[in-house]
Amino acid sequence: MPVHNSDVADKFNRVADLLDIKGENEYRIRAYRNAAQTISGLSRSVVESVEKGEDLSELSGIGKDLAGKIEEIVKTGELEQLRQLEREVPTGLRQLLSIEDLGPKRVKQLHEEIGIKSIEDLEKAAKAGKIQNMEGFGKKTTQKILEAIDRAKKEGPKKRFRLNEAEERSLPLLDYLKKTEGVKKAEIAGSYRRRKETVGDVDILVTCKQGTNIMDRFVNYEDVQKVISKGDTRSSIMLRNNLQVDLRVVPEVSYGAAMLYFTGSKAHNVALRKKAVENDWKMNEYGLFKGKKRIGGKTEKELYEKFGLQYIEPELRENRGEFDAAANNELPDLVKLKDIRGDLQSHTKATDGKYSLEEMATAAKEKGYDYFAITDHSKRVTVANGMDEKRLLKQLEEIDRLNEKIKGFRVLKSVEVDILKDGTLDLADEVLEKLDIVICSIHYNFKLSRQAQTRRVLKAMEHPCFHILAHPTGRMLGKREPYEIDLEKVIDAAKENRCYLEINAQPDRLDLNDVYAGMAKEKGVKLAISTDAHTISDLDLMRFGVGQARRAWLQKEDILNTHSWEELKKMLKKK
Ligand code: DGT
Ligand code: CA
Ligand code: CA
Ligand code: ZN
Repeated sequence: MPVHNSDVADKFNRVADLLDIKGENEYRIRAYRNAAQTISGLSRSVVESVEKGEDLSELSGIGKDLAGKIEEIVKTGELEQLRQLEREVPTGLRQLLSIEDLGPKRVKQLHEEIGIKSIEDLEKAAKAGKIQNMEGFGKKTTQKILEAIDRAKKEGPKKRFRLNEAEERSLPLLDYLKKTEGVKKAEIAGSYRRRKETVGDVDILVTCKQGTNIMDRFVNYEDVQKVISKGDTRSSIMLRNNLQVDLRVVPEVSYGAAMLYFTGSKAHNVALRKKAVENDWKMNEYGLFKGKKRIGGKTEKELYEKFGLQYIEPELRENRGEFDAAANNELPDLVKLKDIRGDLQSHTKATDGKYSLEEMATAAKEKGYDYFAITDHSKRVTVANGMDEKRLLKQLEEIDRLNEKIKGFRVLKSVEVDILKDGTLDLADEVLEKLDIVICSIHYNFKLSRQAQTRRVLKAMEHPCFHILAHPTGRMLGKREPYEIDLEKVIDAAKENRCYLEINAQPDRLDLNDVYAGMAKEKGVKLAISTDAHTISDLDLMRFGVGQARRAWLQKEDILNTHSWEELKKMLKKK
């Protein structure tokens, strides 16, 4: 079975959780968590490392013992120690871990103090007011837990996958299908192709020569947990991580029509089919027909042309005005990954990043960027070892030295400064004034009223050093709702104060979302697409941010970091 870095990291995190519930040694628990972090931050696959016989114990935080466990997972897909722990800790307790805001420590406490054994127990106890008086809980936490239980119920058993989770599993599968003798084309359609932030399932289309045994090959893929259905032209499988993949084999003459149909969105398809009916045509996944005669279907482009439309990029196919724009030749020329010239949010070891300033900057330069902002956290963020003025000033000197050393590339002096509850910034003005670019964000007091939260950000934006509002809603997909804030007002204030907004490219943030990023553009506010890199491999997340920007109809010029540093510098000047 193909093992991914995230499988190894998952297993280690689960071991840590279960050891924690059992009350084992803190040091040992931390070792598993650190190892999980190291593995998921690696830019190469552990499988390859093991196959090449590399010594994994050379990685930071991985000793001989853990290296052996990684090897065991790579070779067998399992970890005996985890199985053992799963036998020891009851299922109900393990399920409690899936409730947000409940770490292993709290699960242990709930179990030991009031005998909670399951999610049902927890909900009853919370509603009966039994939890809020426990040490470390309180009314607020109890409320949050009840909300999380509600959310878990609403989402039901069928969870949506983040785009990166889907990508990690489907690209190797796509590759495997492409390598099948007789296969001509193989592409992913559906919400994945539209770069939606989460996908329900993955839809793959293939064309192949007569007699290709593609369905057998598909259901025999190593990562398959279960075959849901198998037919001649359509099959569905469930991968080991519970992601469903549908495969359809289509005739070559229908490929464009099938791609169009299965890329969706459904709303886009329905609108297009309506246009067909208006022309007295019929349109389906096999083609476009006038009576019995096929008048199109081989390529998507040809189909759109038949309707007098420009080719519509998948990210725009949501029936949000793309048809009118395409009819008037007014579709945007969407921003592309290769347009990006620098990254405007990154962290180093100085706070919660994993690599040094020089390592991060060198990696950014190797990506072909012209500039790169180092934006470590400010002092309020104690959990990330946030920097005070003194430490930041020292880092600025380090950046000066580095800039003298690295040629043809500029490390920008920056910081991710916290917006405090009252709307002031977490660092002194004299220091902020020395920076090339100032990224501002909220990491605390998420629960303010909509009015107070909006006021807080608006006040901060009046600060003459404020450049970019990072992850403007604080949401984490599947984990944390956005905080209450009036984004329309925030966008207007950004316009007024010459501030900008971020599309954070981390796949669990993708914040701003497509709708509000589009609104920012409408109102004349440019956006930065930033990876918020905490490791070198995070620099590759840029593609997810670009996908979100494309869904928001953004063009190259709408994005701050497609501009040269000289141009960007002018945009950062305040009135
Ligand atoms: P997902 O998987 O929930 O993230 O979203 P999609 O868009 O990938 O939806 P999915 O997998 O159910 O179906 C793939 C595409 O097939 C969808 O985008 C449009 C097309 N499709 C599915 N059902 C219908 C339908 O009832 N009518 C039309 N016109 N198209 C459909
Ligand atoms: Ca789908
Ligand atoms: Ca599907
Ligand atoms: Zn951070």
